[in-house]
Amino acid sequence: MSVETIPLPGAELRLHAAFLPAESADATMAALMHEVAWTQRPIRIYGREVVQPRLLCWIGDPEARYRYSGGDYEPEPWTPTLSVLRERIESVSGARFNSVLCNRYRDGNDAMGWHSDDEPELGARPMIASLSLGVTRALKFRPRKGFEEGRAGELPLAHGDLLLMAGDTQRHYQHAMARSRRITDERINLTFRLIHPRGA
Ligand SMILES: O=C(O)CCC(=O)C(=O)O
Ligand SMILES: [Mn+2]
Repeated sequence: MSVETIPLPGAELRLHAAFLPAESADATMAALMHEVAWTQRPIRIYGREVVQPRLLCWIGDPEARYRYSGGDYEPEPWTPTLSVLRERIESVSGARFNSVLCNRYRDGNDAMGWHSDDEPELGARPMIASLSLGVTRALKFRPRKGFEEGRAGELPLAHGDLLLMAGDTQRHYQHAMARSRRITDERINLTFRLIHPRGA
């Protein structure tokens, strides 16, 4: 495993390449395929109901309730594989997590649009730990409006890579997983988060 700081001004990005070595990444991906209750959720975009272009599952401790794309979600319970990953990722990142958003991109038609992980429940400078499994796809970054020092970038995330996003990354940047016709294989991404319960 190698640890590398990604130089994007005003962001704090640390990549643990091959955090899971290939064999363990293979086993983890296979386990998650059947442990996780993958669903495709309806969302409202400009008043129109559509399904999200990927499968997902929200998992966490009972207090980790989350508003996302207009819905209010109760987390599903931790699975054995996700519990072990949470412990390992807490120990390398030095952060604590009470939830994980699991996204499954069946092929290059599945994607995620531009956004920042800046929901109030995450706090001002959240640490988000993102583990990628399966086919390599690039996570794109672009500066948010008003952040003149920023610049666009992209980071290929391979099988077993762990990306830590911290500091002002969410305040200064948006990120996205673009569609790509060439990609025919599956990818899973897990973003571990600490949700501060509302009213606390
Ligand atoms: O698939 C990815 O690498 C990004 C996922 C993401 O941005 C999210 O879950 O908020
Ligand atoms: Mn995100």
